[in-house]
Amino acid sequence: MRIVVLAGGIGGARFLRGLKQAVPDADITVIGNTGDDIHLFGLKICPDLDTVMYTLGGGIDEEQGWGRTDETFHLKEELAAYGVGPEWFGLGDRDFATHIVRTQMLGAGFPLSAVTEALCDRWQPGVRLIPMTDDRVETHVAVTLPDSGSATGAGERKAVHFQEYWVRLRASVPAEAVVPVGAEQAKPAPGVLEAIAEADVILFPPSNPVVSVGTILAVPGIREAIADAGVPVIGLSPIVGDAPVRGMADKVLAAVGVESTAPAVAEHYGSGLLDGWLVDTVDAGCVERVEAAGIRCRAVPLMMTDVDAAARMAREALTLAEEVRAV
Ligand code: FO1
Repeated sequence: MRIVVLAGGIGGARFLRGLKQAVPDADITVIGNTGDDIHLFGLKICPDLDTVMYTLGGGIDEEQGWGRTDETFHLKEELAAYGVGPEWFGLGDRDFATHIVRTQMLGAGFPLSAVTEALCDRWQPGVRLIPMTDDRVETHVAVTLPDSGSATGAGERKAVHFQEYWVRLRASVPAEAVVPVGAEQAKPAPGVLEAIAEADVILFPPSNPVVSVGTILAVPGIREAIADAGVPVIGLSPIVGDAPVRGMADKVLAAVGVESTAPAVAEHYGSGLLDGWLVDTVDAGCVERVEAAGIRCRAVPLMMTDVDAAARMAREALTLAEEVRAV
């Protein structure tokens, strides 16, 4: 079975670990979000691609969900000693090697998709990981920072890089707009549209529907290819109850006018894209509302407490796909 998964960071990576366990013989292609990418210290850092690669390759810092296990931070400390910032983004020594190799290969003219394939040669994630595009896309967030200096006390409105919003600001101020800068001019990376066209099923894991899955869908051609693929498209809600399972999805959902509930996210994707939607058992009361939106819906446990739980979720998603296909 050929499965295509649109993945962001931690939630997507943990779901993929369960999917691999659930269907070990499946041919899985992951289309990775690159809107979180950031250039620091002259290096290109791809957090969501690295989180998938490290998680499936066995190198992830498990409780953080990002970065490498057994990390040290000598390089970070030395940079800080030189007053070279930013200090708020925690890059470890082992992780720096990935960014150096990536930047070196990009500098030699290799596209990001080829670089990602080369990095995965080492990590053997057991899936084909393709960035959504080889072109530069960076998510920026419009915020109003409480500017203590100004006479009127009015805040200063500015756009900050997604990582600054997420990591330095901890999403402590509302996101007024979320913009994947460069998305309109971006083209799907080689292999992305082919993988979608050849898929037997397409999955939206419990990744952030705005800054992860949403950013992938913002690359022209990808949303249309999925809508026209003619195979079941099944999503798993990243919101359980009225709160995101992890991260701060509710902050960016508000920016796009979507309430932070499981059915609202399904409606946001729309029945033109989604054929089925899994909500957690606590949201069983929402099944009817999702089905009224033309999307098949089931309530199953969605807390990825361990790989077995993620595998059960993956099996539920594939079962729903077969039900949808049978219609
Ligand atoms: N997240 C944090 O909350 N704090 C960090 O210092 C941090 C550093 C970091 C370094 C490399 C990397 O690949 C990811 C990192 N992340 C950090 C996570 C990152 O912000 C998120 O994984 C994604 O961008 C959102 O999915």
